[in-house]
Amino acid sequence: MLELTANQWNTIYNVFSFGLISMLACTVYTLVSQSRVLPKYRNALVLSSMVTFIAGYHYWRIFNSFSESSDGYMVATTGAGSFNEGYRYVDWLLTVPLLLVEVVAVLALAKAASSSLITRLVPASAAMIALGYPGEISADDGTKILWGVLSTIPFLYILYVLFVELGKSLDRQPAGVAATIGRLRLLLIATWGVYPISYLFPLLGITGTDAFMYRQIGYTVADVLAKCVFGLTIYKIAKMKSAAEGMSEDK
Ligand code: RET
Repeated sequence: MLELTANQWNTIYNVFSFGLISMLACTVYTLVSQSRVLPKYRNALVLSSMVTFIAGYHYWRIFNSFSESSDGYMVATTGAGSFNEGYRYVDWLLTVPLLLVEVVAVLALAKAASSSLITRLVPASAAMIALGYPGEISADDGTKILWGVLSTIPFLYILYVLFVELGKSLDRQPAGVAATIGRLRLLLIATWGVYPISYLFPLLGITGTDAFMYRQIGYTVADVLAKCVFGLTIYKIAKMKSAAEGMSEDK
């Protein structure tokens, strides 16, 4: 049981509401913007809509789970009917591989180069999330460290592929696009870094109700940046590339 203050409880409630509507609004925006980019970039936008739609569903479940596990400002964190953090991992298991496919899709590389990147990034990202979960739900420090380290291996591999391998294709992108892709990677590393840091909180002795609130705020803000702002940046890249390839602005 966590005995939150009224302010803590209301803050978490509002943060979940913010996460939910951000995901839904972003889904609508990327869906209706399809025709504003060339057909070869539309798959990247469809992937972004899927990511935010899946996340919207999970925020809705997380939001309900928070309300249902609360008795006044007391939140049940163990036992039947307790607050379910598992939704976040189910969400990431689906959305993180999709986000990486989205990055590759917007580059519109030759087929062989795309599939080589995807066959390395997708399994690595699924492994990263699956390996993190046993540590997340364990109360034992040793177990948390073990799974945390195992999960960090595919995490580092993904960063290597994105920064070293994918960097090679940037030279072939039109002017301006390479800079935006550079910013996209910075956004990615800044937001993805929040997740392992939040995972470390309990290991650093940061526990209790404030830690619970900051974790929920941290994960939600990171999710909005990593999915919505990221998706909008993908859209911007798709539009710039479409314009560079002759699509006129009013089409
Ligand atoms: C875990 C476990 C501890 C070690 C590492 C982790 C990394 C998690 C990441 C999650 C990214 C999620 C995104 C979600 C939404 O779009 C699993 C916390 C390295 C990087 C981008």
